[in-house]
Amino acid sequence: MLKLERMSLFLVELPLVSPFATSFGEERVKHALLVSLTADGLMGWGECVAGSGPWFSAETVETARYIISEHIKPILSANKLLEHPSELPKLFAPIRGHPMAKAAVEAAAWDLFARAQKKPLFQVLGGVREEVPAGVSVGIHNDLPSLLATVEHFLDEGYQRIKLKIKPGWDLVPVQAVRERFPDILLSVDANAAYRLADLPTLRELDGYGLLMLEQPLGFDDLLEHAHLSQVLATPICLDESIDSAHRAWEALELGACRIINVKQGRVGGITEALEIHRLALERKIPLWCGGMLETGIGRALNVHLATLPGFTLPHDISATRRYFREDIADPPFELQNGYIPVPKKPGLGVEINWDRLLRSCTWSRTWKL
Ligand code: OSB
Ligand code: MG
Repeated sequence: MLKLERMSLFLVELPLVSPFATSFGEERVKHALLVSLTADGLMGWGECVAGSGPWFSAETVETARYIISEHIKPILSANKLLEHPSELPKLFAPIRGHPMAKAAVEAAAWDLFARAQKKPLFQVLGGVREEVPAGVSVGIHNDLPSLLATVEHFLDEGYQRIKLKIKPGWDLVPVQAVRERFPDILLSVDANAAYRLADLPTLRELDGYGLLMLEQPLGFDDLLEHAHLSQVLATPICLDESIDSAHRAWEALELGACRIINVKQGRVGGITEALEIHRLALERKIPLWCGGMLETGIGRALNVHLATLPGFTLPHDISATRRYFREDIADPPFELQNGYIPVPKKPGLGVEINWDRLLRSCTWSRTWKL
C-alpha cells in the first residue's frame, strides 16, 4: 500500500544532438514534462510523451501540465492510498481523452510501486528479457549522401533495424537508395500520417522494397482506410498514431487495419492500457514493438522495461541516450551492447534523476502536497 504524499511537475528543455525531422515538422529541442510522486520516503518518476505542439497528437506538454495540475492532482488528493498503480486509470476515467497526461502520472506510480517492492520494474511487469533489441528512427534528411552516411553510422553502431521517416517528396528515392546500399538490413518506413488513399501508386511502389513494415501511412485517427490499404499491399501496416487505447487496438485488429502495433505507453494512456494491448496481441499473435518519442532517460527507461514483455518481438525505437542528448537528466545513460539495450536491474526504473542537470534544463516547476 502506497500513501501518496507529494506530486511535482517539471517542464524541461533539452537540446537534441541533431535536428529530428518528420512529415509533421522538425524538432531541435526536446520539451518534456516530468512528474514525480513521493510516498514513504521514496520518489517515483514519469515522463509525459506529449510534444511541444499538437503535431503528432492533440496533446502537448502544456495541455498535459494543465490536465495534471487542475484535474489529476485533485483526484490524487482525494485518493492518496494506492494499492496498485493499475487502480489509477479507473480514477482518471472521468477525464475524457488526454491519455499522455494520465500516462505520465501512472508511470510515476509504477516506478514508485516497483521501488517500494525493491524490484526492477520489468520484474513487476512480468518481463522476460534482460536486454531489448535496439532499432533507430532516422529523420528526414536534406540530401541522399547525408542520409546514407547517417544510416551507415547507425549500422556500424550495431542498430538492428533502421526506420526511415518519409513524406511525399522524400519517399521512393531515399528508400531505394538505402535499400540499394544495404540490401539485407531490416528496414521500415514511418510516414506519420502524411499520405492519403489517393497516393496509392507511391505506396504500391514502396511495397517493392522488402520493408519490414509501413508505419502510419494514412490519417492520424483513421482505421478504415488503413484496412483497405492493408488488403492491397504485401508490406505489413503498423499503426502508431491511430491506436490511442486498447479498445482502439481491438477495433484496428477486428477491421484488419494493421498487422503490427507500435506500442507507446503514453499514447495509449499508460502502462495498464499498454498491458491490455499486450494481452490482446499475444492472443491474436500480433507482433508488438515499443515506439519512442525522443524521451529523456526517464521515459526511455520505462520503454526499456515495457519492451521486456513476451509479446514485444520486433526491434524497438529505443536507441542509446547519445543518439538524442549530449547530457540527459537521468543517469546512467543507456548504451548499446551488440545491438541491444541492457535492462536496468536496480529497483523501479533503475535510473536516477541528475538533479543538477534537471534544474539547469528546467523552465518551470511546481510541487503540491497531496
Ligand atoms: O512516429 O514514431 C514516431 C518521434 C517523435 C514523435 C513520433 C515518432 C518519433 C520517432 C522517434 O520515430 C522514435 C525515438 O527514437 O524516440
Ligand atoms: Mg511513428
